[in-house]
Amino acid sequence: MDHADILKAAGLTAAEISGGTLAVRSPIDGAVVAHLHETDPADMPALIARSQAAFKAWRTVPAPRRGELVRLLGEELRAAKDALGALVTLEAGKITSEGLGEVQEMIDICDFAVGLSRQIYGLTIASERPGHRMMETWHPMGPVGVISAFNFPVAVWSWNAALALVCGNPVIWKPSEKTPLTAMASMKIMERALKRFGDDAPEGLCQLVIGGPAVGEALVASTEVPVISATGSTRMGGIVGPKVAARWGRSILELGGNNAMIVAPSADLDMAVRAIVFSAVGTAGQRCTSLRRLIAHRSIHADLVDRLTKAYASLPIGDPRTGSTLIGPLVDQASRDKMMAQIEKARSEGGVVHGGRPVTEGVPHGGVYVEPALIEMAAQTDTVREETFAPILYVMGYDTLDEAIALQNDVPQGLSSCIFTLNLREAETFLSAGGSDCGIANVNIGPSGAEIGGAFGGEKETGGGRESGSDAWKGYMRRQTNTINYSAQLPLAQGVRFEF
Ligand code: UN1
Repeated sequence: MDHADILKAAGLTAAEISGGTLAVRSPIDGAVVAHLHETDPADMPALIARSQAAFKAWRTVPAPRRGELVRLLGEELRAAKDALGALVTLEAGKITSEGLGEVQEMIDICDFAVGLSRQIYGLTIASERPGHRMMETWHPMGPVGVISAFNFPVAVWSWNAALALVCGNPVIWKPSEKTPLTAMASMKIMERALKRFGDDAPEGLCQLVIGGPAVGEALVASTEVPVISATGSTRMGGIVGPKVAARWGRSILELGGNNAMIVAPSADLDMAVRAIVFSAVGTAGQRCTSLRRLIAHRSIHADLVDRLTKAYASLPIGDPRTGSTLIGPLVDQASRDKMMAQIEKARSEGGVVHGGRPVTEGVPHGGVYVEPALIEMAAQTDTVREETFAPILYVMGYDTLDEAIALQNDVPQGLSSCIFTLNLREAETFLSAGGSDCGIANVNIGPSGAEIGGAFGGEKETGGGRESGSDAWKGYMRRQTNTINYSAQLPLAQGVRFEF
């Protein structure tokens, strides 16, 4: 299919994707595939007011009924999986299987949220006073602003939207300027679900805003948007987080990662190599969970590097629509410039570089393609401690597990981590309080490709937010503690006497 067919199959009409000021390019070949109309920042107050009005109605709809809307969204996503997956490939450059996988992640979170819609419960707590009962109730918060990044252009919205909706909140979504088309197509899918759902869903429940920082800033600044969920760079989160906090809003931040794998002497190296290659070069190294640092025991270090350089040399790089391709394009030229600059910095710090060259032969003209880079480092330098959103894997050696864990933790980010070992003591030490300091810590599996069900997010500069699984729903609700007195007395807690 050519670009126009993919856009059409995803339900985008010529009128919707032309005549505007925002040019959207496909990373596959750099072609401009749309000119979109941007949201006028001056319209943001009205848009937010619509969301507030929707909230007043939606919060009174019973949660299991709200779950029905998300169930329908899941059904519509199943029907649209191929078309939306192909559009993710076109707009974000992901290989076909990963484009489809992203839509599957949307379906999975819908299923999760439907179940959750019947499980929004709080505790009952024993009261110290006779004839009293204590409990906690979870209530909706209000409009949730979702700011998402190019690399998971639709799944991250769905993580937030599926939970926010069952929790009783409207959603306003600001996608990356690089990937607004997949957002528009997702909204069309949502609209089909809303239509089937019927009148219980108020107008303005799910809104989309297209444009640059000004529209995002309007969401971040508004006290009428009590929750901001922002995914992207640590730099972006460092601006958004304090602004939301200054107006007493709540933010859910999912920012940079600098994810490591420790490979111990007992590791199954065949499995480790497969995990390393997928997590380091999958999505062309553009996942926040991508493997960026390999900490290998010195006894297996040389063997591992040898196996990896061989595996890297065999990886098909090119058009992500071709079934055999494993490494698609980087999102844009700026991304390759940054990758090349970081490789040079690592080299100047003593790094031994394998691969990492631009690829221009056998790839679509106009796209930005690279060989993944493997860089042997004698130490964890400043360059290694920085997140570069590209397929660079730094390899370091270690002698003791303590040293490996210290290296793993000695970066500003704290998203994902893992260890390959068949030694129970090592595995459990890695997962213990003195082990990995990340939000995600795995054993014998890579750091990327987390499934729906577990809470997703991390510590330190990763921002501390948790999304999608476990009790992440609590981030979209306010907790109310209730004490009910069914006695005819009015005893005070802590035995305080106040007689008059
Ligand atoms: C991201 O890169 O922003 O665990 C999210 C993973 C995916 C999500 C990544 N399920 O790699």
